[in-house]
Amino acid sequence: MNAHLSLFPECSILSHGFLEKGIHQIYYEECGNPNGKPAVFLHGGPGGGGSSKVRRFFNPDKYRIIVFDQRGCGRSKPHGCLEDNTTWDLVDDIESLRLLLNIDKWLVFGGSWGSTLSLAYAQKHPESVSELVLRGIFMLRKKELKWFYQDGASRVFPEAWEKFLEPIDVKERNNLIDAYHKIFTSNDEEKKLEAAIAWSKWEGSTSTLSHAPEMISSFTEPKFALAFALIENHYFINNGFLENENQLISNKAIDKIRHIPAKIIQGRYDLVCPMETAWELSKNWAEAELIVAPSSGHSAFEKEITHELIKATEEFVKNA
Ligand code: STX
Repeated sequence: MNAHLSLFPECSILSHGFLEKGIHQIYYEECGNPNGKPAVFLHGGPGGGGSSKVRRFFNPDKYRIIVFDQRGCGRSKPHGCLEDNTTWDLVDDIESLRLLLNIDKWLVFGGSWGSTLSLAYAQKHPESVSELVLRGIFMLRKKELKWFYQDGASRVFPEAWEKFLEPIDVKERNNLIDAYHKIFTSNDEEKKLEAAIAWSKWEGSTSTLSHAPEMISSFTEPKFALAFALIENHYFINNGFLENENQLISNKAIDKIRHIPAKIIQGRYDLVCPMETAWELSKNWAEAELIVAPSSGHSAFEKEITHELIKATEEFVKNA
């Protein structure tokens, strides 16, 4: 492929606000064409937050683009708050936001943890979803967490892995998610921040196929790292608040959303969310189109992945 589709130009915010839910204030913003096809962007992590770049996966002349920061991260408040912060709270927030904005159905776009949340939302509220664009599939199963946080990706990035191990005592290294959890729930704020930066840096170092210093520096920015690490760890300790490992991926789960046009975009060399998961999902979901980016890693900003994501949003808006 030599001519990749690239991000749409910067576009400004039409409106923004906060959704008030108990102790949480959830930041959202709208961009693009107010009369366009509605689409919601679900960011990753959990805890990653939105950015001004993510709206650029959608043609601003044709889409009404909604981006929001999930509970506790980005511009949402209180920052880093783990109370009342579960998958099902987030699913409710998405549905509340749809109603608040007077939207009948919207395209749901999510990568990584955003793909997990997209499936959870679509399976709970299938009538609210017009299409699904999913990338870098993550189902939060034990084997996926083990691969990324214990033994797997460690072998491909040994130098970054050494840094991830650094904050943890040698005798605690047999369960790193638990060991990090102990630090994150302690009162040692200095140690907590140091560990959050190490946790976050590991993901920033492994999300792209080739070294991306600007990606690593954005992941290690202290405010970002603290929310990202605490929220991710909280969700992983709790197995994503799912009833069982296959809750989102089983045939029975997919039966609820089979009728929704869907594309699954996956980097072949995604080391954060290896392709096995996308493959297993597509096995249970023959109606969804699986698109493999042959020379890409995890990030939505890998050239081929961006190309496929934009191709998908363009195709879904063609007849709108
Ligand atoms: N977490 C994968 C994930 O959802 C295990 C993810 N990885 N990076 C991100 O999200 C951001 C780009 C949103 C920070």
